[in-house]
Amino acid sequence: MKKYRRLMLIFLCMCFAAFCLSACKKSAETKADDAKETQVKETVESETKEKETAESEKETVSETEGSEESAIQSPSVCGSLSVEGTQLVGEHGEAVQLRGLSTHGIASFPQYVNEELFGEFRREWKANIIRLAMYTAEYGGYCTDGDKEYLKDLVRNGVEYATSQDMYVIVDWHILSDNNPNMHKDEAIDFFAQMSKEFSEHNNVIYEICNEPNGGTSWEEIKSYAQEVIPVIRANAPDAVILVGTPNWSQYVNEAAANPITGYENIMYTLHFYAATHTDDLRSTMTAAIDAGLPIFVSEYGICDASGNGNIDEAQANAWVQVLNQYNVSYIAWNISNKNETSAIIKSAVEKTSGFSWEDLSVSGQWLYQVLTNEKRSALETVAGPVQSSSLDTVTKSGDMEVVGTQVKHWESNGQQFYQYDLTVKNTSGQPCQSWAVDVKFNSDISLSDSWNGQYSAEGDTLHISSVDYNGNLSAGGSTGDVGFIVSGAAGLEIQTEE
Ligand code: IDC
Repeated sequence: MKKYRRLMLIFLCMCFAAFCLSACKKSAETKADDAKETQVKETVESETKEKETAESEKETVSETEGSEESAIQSPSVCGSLSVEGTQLVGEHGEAVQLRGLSTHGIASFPQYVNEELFGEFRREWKANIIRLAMYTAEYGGYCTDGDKEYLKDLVRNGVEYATSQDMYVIVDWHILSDNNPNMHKDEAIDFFAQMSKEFSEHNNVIYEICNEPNGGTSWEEIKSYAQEVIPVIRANAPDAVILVGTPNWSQYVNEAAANPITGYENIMYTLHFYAATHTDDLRSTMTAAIDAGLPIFVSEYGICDASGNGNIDEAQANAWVQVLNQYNVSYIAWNISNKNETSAIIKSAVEKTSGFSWEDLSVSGQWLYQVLTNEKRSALETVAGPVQSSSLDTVTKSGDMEVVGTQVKHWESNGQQFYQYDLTVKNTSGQPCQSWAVDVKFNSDISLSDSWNGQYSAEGDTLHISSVDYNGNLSAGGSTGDVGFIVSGAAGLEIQTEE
């Protein structure tokens, strides 16, 4: 990333792993067994640690409730959600506010349904929810020209990634040009029956059964649709929160307030706004509905106009956020994409799908980052250690594996320092290898907090990394990227170079 000072730490790796299949296979197997054992141990340790963290986060919540420092209200902290009066609450009865981001249509922008990105939103943006928007009638819509199995797989992946990243997730049946949800009611019933069955063990999935009824669809029609779809979900997910759209692109919450759905718990009603179009009037409609007892969830909003494009109205956007926070209403921003439109949070020239820097974000994206993190300036502009370019040449000449480690991020959370590294591992042995293992040594002790595309175990100041089945195979001179990890440790933590 442009702003990051690349810390190019090239160091020679101990190559106790097998590069040449025949010669080193045995040792590789032993190593793999060791790695497995260590991994199991690590998993147990990290699960224990997660529990401890969850416990201490719980404490933090009650200690600092209402302050900016409150722990993120994620599934590991708040568990299953329910609705009490107008308020979303967690498993311990605490008021919960979900704030996060919505995908654009998952058929159009499937690349942003990825685990690293969700993790980034959770860790760096402090988002605790992702909404998976699946159009029903546009852009490869589920009920029109879309591939149903492909779309369901994207939803499954999205739910899995949100779950692994400790986030809540909305499965959104994104009606729009098909104005009335009854138009594709049978398909909606089949879809939600299947999805809710598959996710029945999840406590973090929320179902949004009709994004935005419009074109004159009445509340009565929506209500009748809801009364057919809700029981289908309830059969598999008796307690899951279900969001119901309201007339006129999810704005007439007053009509729902006057005649709410009865007979079911944990139902919320959606209100959507675009700040440059919808201002005081819609805010008053919302607060009046809440005051009348209607639980409202803002499952989509933008800070530009209702087309998703046009100018941003920051003053109105901030006025909305203030009222939403005052009422503890949850809110989710449209949209995670680099489409050339104002509401997209990523600049259209930016092609990457995770690891976004401040410069990669559109004005909407930068605004959102600040709102979610409560930070005025971007922690995405991270401080890296000094550039050690002198070590660049030395390494390529000797050793069997060469590792280039780039510190891409550094941040502080709960008084701890976290460092994120990306690695490229190159086979310089002169022969192809089937698996590899390298040691990365730091200048002080580390503990592993996250990792990807490798098997990892931390021991004192050293991180042992070995390949996984899909990236062990390297030709002579070949390399693999997208290997990375996050460790926590002392301030000034750095990788030790061997030479
Ligand atoms: C917009 C997209 C845009 C797309 C359009 C399709 O941002 O790229 O061309 O839909 O009509 C909504 C909808 C949401 C809209 C968004 C902005 O839920 O699908 O996305 N919006 O127009 N309601 C109000 C605004």
